[in-house]
Amino acid sequence: MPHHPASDQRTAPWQASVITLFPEMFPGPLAVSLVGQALQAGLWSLATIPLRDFGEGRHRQVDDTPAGGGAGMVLRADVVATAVDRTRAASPKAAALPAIYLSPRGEPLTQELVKELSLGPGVLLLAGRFEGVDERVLEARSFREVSIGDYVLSGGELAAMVLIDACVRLIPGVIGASESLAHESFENGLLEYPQYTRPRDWEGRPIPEVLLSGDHGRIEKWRRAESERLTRSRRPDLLNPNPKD
Ligand code: 6GU
Repeated sequence: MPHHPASDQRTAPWQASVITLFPEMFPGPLAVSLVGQALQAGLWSLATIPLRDFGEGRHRQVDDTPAGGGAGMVLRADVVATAVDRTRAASPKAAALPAIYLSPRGEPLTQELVKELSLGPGVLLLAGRFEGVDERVLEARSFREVSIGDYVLSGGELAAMVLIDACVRLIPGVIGASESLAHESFENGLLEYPQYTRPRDWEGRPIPEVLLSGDHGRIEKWRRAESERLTRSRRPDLLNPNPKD
């Protein structure tokens, strides 16, 4: 797995461009804390592309009824294509970004995919609403379809923010040395072990004795065992990722 070099001299900040009917939702939570400070510092940049601007006719219509019938509305291929093409034509940077459509039907967003995307120039995200997007534009503009989990959101905007947050925190300089990435969940394929801090005794619950022993070998073994115990109980799928193999 490739990784960000220790002295990563980026020519340009990581770029997130989001095509959306609700640009007012951004930056939202991406303006605060670690990721917001990194935005201020120019370590990454955010652009929203209002899909409505590319709508058809006096009403700037972006959607229509599904071919074959059925409930809801579908985003038009021509409208989405114009938004993508004009965004790419306006900046050579945007032209190089992989296009991703956020949808519950997509491939799962994993830490592995997050790492891959964070290593590239950024992402051009399409946040859907309604019943979906005309399949032809997904094919014709080579959209990768990505889901953030097995539940349905009312639109792709929150999913886009989740993807952006997960990528940005891996950009060198966003997380300080004190908040090391080395020991977090999924780095070793296991869930993270339990953490404790003062007070030593709280509501009759002591900190596990081993953690106060100063014996780093024992502590390491205990943490590994706790990680395995939690993974077995909560996420057995992580221990057997290819059940059909
Ligand atoms: Cl990426 N989009 C929407 N609309 N719902 C979702 C999702 C994405 N991932 C899980 N549910």
